[in-house]
Amino acid sequence: MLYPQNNRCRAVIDLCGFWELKVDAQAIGREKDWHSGFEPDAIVGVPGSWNEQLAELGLMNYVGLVWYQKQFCVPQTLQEKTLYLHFGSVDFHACVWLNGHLLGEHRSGFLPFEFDISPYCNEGDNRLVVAVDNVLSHDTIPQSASAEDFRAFSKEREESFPPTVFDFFPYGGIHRSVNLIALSKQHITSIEVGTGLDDATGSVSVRAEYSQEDERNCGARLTLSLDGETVREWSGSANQVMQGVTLEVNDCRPWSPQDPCLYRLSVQLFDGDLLLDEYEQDVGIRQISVEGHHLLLNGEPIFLKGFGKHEDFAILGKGFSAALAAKDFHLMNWIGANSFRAAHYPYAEEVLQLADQMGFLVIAECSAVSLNLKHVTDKTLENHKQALTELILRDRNHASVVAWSIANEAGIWLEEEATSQKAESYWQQIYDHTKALDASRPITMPTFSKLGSRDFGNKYCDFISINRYWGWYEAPADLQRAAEMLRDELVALFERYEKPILVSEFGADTVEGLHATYPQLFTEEYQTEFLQTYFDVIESLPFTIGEHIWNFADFRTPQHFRRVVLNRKGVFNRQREPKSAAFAVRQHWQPTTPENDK
Ligand code: GCB
Repeated sequence: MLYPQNNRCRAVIDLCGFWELKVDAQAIGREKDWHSGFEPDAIVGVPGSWNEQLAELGLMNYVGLVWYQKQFCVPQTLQEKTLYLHFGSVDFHACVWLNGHLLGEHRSGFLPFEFDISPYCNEGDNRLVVAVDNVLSHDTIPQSASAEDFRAFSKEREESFPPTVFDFFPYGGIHRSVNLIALSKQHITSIEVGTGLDDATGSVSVRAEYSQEDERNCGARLTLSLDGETVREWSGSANQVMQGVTLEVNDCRPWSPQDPCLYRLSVQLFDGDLLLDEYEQDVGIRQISVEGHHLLLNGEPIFLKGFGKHEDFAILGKGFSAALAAKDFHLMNWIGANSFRAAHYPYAEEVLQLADQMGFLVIAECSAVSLNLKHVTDKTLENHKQALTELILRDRNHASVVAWSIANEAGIWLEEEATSQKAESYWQQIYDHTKALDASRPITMPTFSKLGSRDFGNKYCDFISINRYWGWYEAPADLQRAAEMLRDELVALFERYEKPILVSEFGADTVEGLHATYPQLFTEEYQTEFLQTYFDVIESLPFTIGEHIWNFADFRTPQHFRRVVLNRKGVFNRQREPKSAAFAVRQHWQPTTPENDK
């Protein structure tokens, strides 16, 4: 599946804006034929979560089924085209009808899906209906949690509202773009790009797929350009591109955070001289590997400075906003970060496009957050593999994506199964599945402190990632002890596994405006000291490959006495204003920037 692109062969019509919505708490919509149209309860903005938008209608904490509908018209000029309906993401499950015809469903949130709607599209008005539900189960990725689950594990005090296994709000809705794509009957359906570097010579390998077998006999042209100048051209048959074609690039400008140089690859499909389809793809030529105790980018060790992030903002919920994405990247530049983890789910594709352009290194994470191994079934494993497949097929062409995170903190319920043979076999299968899909990027899995070195995340990974809160949840307000615990653990992990280590989370909740002259949780001073303590330990050990602060910005969580509406570990607050720590982190990460001396 290709990201929607407007060009001389492809037309994209944006279906975002105001949609109509109806709540279906009793799940009666199908019986009542709502898929053919319904009397709406309210208007809702797309992209966006329904929760804050419709809080006054009782939807703030709603977990259940909601119906969306929208009328649209297809211009006559597009009637001869193949029409696809493309969704950037619907969380978590979507079932889609056009003019009463079932198009299909998608059961994994945070990822795109599309349908060929040509057979069902009318010349005039069309009615699109989407049934969206944000209900999770033990089989889904991520999994659910219920009041009964919390009781069964004697964790009643950890139950949140709405109940979740994870520490972010379970927003529901159509969260990313909805587009109609019109293209010729013969078209390109997927492009896979791989890159390599051998001294100054780069290579770009291209494989494409087409809508029908016949297209393989068509002509194909590949053009690689830089700043509008053609660097390489190749012509042949579409069949050859299907098998794979490699273009060599002399005097290559490798992609890196310092020089995020993007070549432009154009893939064209011809019938004789007639151009049938074309797709342009940005390509950053770079190599990433793990060697010894280093993470290497283009053969040089790289140290990751950055954050674990979230997609979260007031009113939008998890709805994509280009302005917010741009602001976040400018703030990350300002503070001197070079990387972030897309915790705890795949982010909008536009975010990765920006990361490619602005030179950020991204750890792309699958939404398997806080997996409970006791509850894992064969179906969970299948869904987990499917979520990884969809993530990798979507993001494999982004230079910015330097590692796959296959899960986050499995076993937080301390279930016996988390360290059992069942878990071992589960993680081995997930690791192998990911490697088979993409052997060019390292794999990691951020681990949970209470499982310590027994966590399979340390074994089934190419570099270790640890989320640690010594000085916060454990040894609160005691940063000296926190430093000792962190150092001891890092040293022990490296001795045992001999793999480089990223500290993928560390942070302290901080309420801006709270101050103290002594170590006091929640104050701005404590956050600053806490982060500096971690930097000192991490940077003093030769086998660490990075430090990702938790979190970039404050974000909404389910309701729980531990959280005052938000998780406040952000270095920026939810509106993206800096806390004091932001200035200290900036000073630390960019000590030589003249602006910092002002
Ligand atoms: C973690 C989780 C993250 C939480 C964070 C916290 O280990 O990975 O989702 O938000 O801790 O603040 O407790």
